[in-house]
Amino acid sequence: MTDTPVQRSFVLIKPDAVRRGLVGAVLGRFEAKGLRLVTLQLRQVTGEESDQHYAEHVDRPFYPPLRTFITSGPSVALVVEGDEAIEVVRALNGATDGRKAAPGTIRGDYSLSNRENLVHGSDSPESAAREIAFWFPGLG
Ligand code: FUP
Repeated sequence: MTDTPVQRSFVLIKPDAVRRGLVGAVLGRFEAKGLRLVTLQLRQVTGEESDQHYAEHVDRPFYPPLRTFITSGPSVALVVEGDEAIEVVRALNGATDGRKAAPGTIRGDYSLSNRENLVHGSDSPESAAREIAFWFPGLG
């Protein structure tokens, strides 16, 4: 039997969660699930960082207010690791729109918005590699 290689995901706990004092609650979900923290940093996201991070969305109509929101205060950037970390983080986060996210998920329990939805998680191994290299270039 071969072990599944450990997987890493990039997570951004967004300014709404920091403002609302929900960083501990959000981090607690990941820790309680068994994901391990690899690195963590309080970051004031800049407009340029937002443009890079959300490169696939920059031309969408919802992007300008999303950029304003994501740069509106400090966020917490982190990398977690564990078995199937990417899928596990997205399951814990819940659907993008907090109004539709299932109760029991982070967004389902704490967000009533399609924009201010508390947390980002990488959506694929390719995105995770790109986002980790972008946000934490020193990470091996
Ligand atoms: P997710 O992968 O769940 O974070 O969602 P997406 O990559 O589809 O969207 C990225 C971010 O864009 C969301 F977290 C919130 C924002 N967004 C909007 O503001 N309006 C929309 O209609 C869709 C997404």
